[in-house]
This record gives sequence, structure tokens and C-alpha cells, in this order.
Amino acid sequence: MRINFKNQHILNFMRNFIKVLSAAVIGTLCATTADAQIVYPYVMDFENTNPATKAYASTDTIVGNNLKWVMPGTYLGTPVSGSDFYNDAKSARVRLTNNSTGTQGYLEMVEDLPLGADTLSFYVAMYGSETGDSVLVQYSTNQGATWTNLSQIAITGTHSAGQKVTLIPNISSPIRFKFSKVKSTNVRINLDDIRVTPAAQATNLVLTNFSPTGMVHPSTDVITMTFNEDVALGTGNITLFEAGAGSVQYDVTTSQDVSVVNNVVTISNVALQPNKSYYVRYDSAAIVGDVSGLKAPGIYDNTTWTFSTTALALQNFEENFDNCNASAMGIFVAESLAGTQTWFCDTYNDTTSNFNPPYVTINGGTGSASFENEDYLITSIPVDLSGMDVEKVNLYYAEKRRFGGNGVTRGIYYSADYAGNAATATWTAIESNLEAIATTGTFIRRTKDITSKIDVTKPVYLAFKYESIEDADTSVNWSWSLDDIEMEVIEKGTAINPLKANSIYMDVLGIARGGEVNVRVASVEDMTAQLTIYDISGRKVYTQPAALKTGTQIVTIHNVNLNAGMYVIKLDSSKGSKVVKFIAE
Ligand SMILES: [Ca+2]
Ligand SMILES: [Ca+2]
Ligand SMILES: [Ca+2]
Repeated sequence: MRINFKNQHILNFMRNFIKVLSAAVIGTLCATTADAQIVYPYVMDFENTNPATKAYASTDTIVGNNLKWVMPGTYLGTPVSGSDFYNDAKSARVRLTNNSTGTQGYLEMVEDLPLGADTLSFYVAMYGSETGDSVLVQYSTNQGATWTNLSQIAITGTHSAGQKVTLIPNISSPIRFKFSKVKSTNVRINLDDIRVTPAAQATNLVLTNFSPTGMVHPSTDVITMTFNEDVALGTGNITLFEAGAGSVQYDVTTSQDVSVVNNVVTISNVALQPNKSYYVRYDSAAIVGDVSGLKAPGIYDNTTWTFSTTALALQNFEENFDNCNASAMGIFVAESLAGTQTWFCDTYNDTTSNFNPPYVTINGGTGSASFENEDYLITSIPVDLSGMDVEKVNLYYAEKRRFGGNGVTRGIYYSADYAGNAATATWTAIESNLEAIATTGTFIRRTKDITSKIDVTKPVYLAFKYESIEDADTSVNWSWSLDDIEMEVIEKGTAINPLKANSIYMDVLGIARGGEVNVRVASVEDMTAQLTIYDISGRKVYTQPAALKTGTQIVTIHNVNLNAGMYVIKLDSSKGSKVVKFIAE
């Protein structure tokens, strides 16, 4: 079962917002940033700026309480008693960029306040007897790339009684502010005691995604965890448990297999076994926020993050799409070679006959047109009947059509060289044009004896293929659904053979070039095997022992002297032997 973990934790994230009130906490949070520390509440009172004075036309950087500003059109210096408004001894006077001429003056932070802003308050006043100006307050959360208006305030404050303004941006991300004189005339305004309190910050990291989940092939060798911010490794363990069996513990401070890039933690070189169930736990302190120092809640149960593995290769199998999702439709994967329509997980109920949702569907027609499509639904692991004494292979499936038309062709194919790209694979038809579906809206069960059609001597990928045509007519293409796909293999002299996992699976990836042969081997246990290469006349050209690990691995054989042509590689082990042909060039 897949838990809706993300939403649950967003909920917790929201619930756990707290006010950051302690100066000590703020100091700790800020200590991990590279910049000078900003102490909250941040105050710009113009009493101790560096430099202490500034002419209107100057565009110098002004530092106040460790934060950098620029203030074109702003005067800093000794105030004029009876004309300037100021608290304590100084304030800012804003006019035009060249004093009495130019464009409106402003004060802009050129660094962020790292903990955002809960409240922003300041004093504003008109200079002397001047009247009628406003101040525009803007903020930026993208380092000044763009500015958002927060408020524009008509100034009623006077030099003898400034006007206090309090705004509540309540933005938790790093933020900077800009204060601009609005009127283009040269009337002057004063600003003082700009004060920002920190916004509430998240109290923990959030694990926003993780993999694997659901059903995966045992060749999967990577575990990833994605967080809501950039992270670093802390102290503790990430632990992979095989349900009811042992576990592998990754100590994040010592394991060479644990790495971090930005907000993603990756565990490499994971060894999985076929037909097993797994769960993953991790310690709260194992992952920490890179900048924030926040910790994650961790996972301490065996239900939050679970997954299981398929057999190494398929023999008898049955897929009812109970765990269908967009990227893994059970043991099948979808590939679209033409057209934007694709196979998808479906639960639409237009019948109760044989209806067992979810199932998979593709529809090359929409309400507005009919589209050209070529789409495969392919087994994600090979069907390998080479170790069986095959008497009969039955393929069962339930299929349904919706809508009318004659623009759709369906077929069943297999490929011995499929390697993740249906376009470059060689497909052999088991049946290139399946029989018409007489009625719409109802699942119909089919039984096909494919014994003489499928290659039982080597691993092959089985595929259902949907093709539809381009036509402005909406009623040409129709929707094809599949469910309950089952392969039944009957061995000679036996009743129906039960599902069993191969002990060893092997194939050669691609064409051998430059004396290099890439052999993919899946094993149910650690063992030593012997790999031997023969040429087509049966002459041994290479032999070497290979230490196999549990799970799937690529064994690369280097520097073999191979002429162009066909070869055979043989694997001998205590679990039996396998022979695979390959081509060298
Ligand atoms: Ca002041
Ligand atoms: Ca189903
Ligand atoms: Ca398509």
C-alpha cells in the first residue's frame, strides 16, 4: 500500500509552525550562514550607519546593523531641528536623486533578512511644512530580481509627530525591502526606525518524496530521499529491512554508499533479492537542513516506506493492475512511439461485467479529433521459459473497447533484444491484428495458445501494441482497455506449473565492441560462477571466475580478443548453467 505521505507531512509542517522568539535560537540559525549575522528584530534607526553621512546623489552602500542598503536620493547627516522628523539623533531624508532634481529617491536593502518578516514597522513624516507625498513599500523574495508591492502609504506624519506604520507581510522565506518616495516633485520625506520581526520558521525538514516504492525489479540498486530544502548528512542510520529477515544499516557518517546532492540523499550499491518485501527506516538526526540545521522526523515504523521486488524473470505470471501507477503499471511499462496519448491506469466503470479496477487503457481518440498513435505495454522484466520443459503456453487477458470506429489496430508481440527503447527493439508478432471486439463497454476474456508463437528458448519481453490513425473525424479511434493479463506455462508431463523464481538470469547487453563484453547477471545468492566464451565453432576463447552478489549486476569482461561474429557465453554455477549468444564487431 502506498501511503499519502507527502500530504500528511505538509499538514504536520503547517501544524508545527511556531514563532521564533528566542534570540538564542535566531543566533544559532544565523550562525550557519556565510554572511554577517542579522540580529532580529532587525532595526535600521540611522544612528550608527557606515558611512555615517551621505549626500543625495551618492549611490554608496550603506551598512546599518550588519545589513547592506543603497539609498539614491536619500540624505543622511545631522538633521535640521524644526524641519526633519527623527527619533533619537538621526533619520533618513528622501528627496530626488540629485537633491532638487532627478527621479524619486529610495532606500533598498541589497541583502536578505534570512528569517523573513512577520511584521514591518517604521516612522514616516513630511519634511518642514511640505505636504502631499506617499511612501511605497515593496519586498523581494528573489534577491531583488523582482519586487512586489506591499503597501503605499499617504503621509500624514509631520516633523514634530511622525506617523508610525505597521505592516504584516508574514513571509517566512528570506526577504528584502525597498522604500520609495512616490511623488516626482522635490518635496522631502523622513523615514526612521525601520523594524522587522522574524517570520515563523518550519520546525523540521519534510521528506517530500522517496523511492523505490511499490513493485520494482531486483536490479534496482539505488534508494533516494528528497527533502523540502537542501540537506547535509547528520548522525545516525538509514536502514533497509527485508521483511521478516535481516537488515542492512547505512551509518550516514561512515558509509561510502550514502551521498547528498542539494536536497536529495542517495544510497548506492543497494543489493535486493527477488520476490521479497522491504521497508526503510531512518533516524531523525541522520539528515539535517544544510542552512537551517533543522532535523527530519525520521521513520521508525515498517509501514510508511515499503516496497517489494519482482522475480528475476517471469514464467507464470498474473497482472491485475491492483498497484497501477503512471510509471509502473504493475509488471508492465508503457512506451509511446507516436502520439501524445499513452497507456494510463483507469477505473472508469461503464460495465459491471468482469469489472475489476484498476486496469489500463489507451485512447487515440478524443472529443475533438482522432490522433495517430503507436503505443506499447511491455513487461518490465523478461519472460524466460528457457529453463522449463515447455508443453504449452497460454496467454489470458480481459479486454474492453469504448466508442466505435475502425482506426485502431491491436497486436501482441515479443522481443528478445528490447533494452528500454521499444523503437530500437526487434518485435516479432504473436498476433499482429487481434480479432474485433464485438461489444463496447464490457470486458471480454480471451485465451490464446501462444506455444508455437513465442520463443521459449531465451528471455523475451512481451508487449501489447495499440496503433491508431490521424483523422479529423472524432469517431474513428476508440479506447482499448486491458486487465487480468496472465501467462500460464505447462511443463511436459506435469499439471500446471506453479510460479517459481529463476535462480540465475543472464543476458549480454548490446553488441560487444573493443573486446569488451557487458554481461547482466541476476543471482539469488552470493556465489562464484564461471564465465566462458566460445566462438561459433565451439572453440573456447575466454574463461574467468566471477564473484556474483545477490541481486542483479553488470559483469564487464575486458580485453577479450574477439573477431567480428557470433559468440556464445556460458555461465556455470552451483545453481545451474545458462548459455546466451551475443555478437561482437
Ligand atoms: Ca533615528
Ligand atoms: Ca484489475
Ligand atoms: Ca502515444
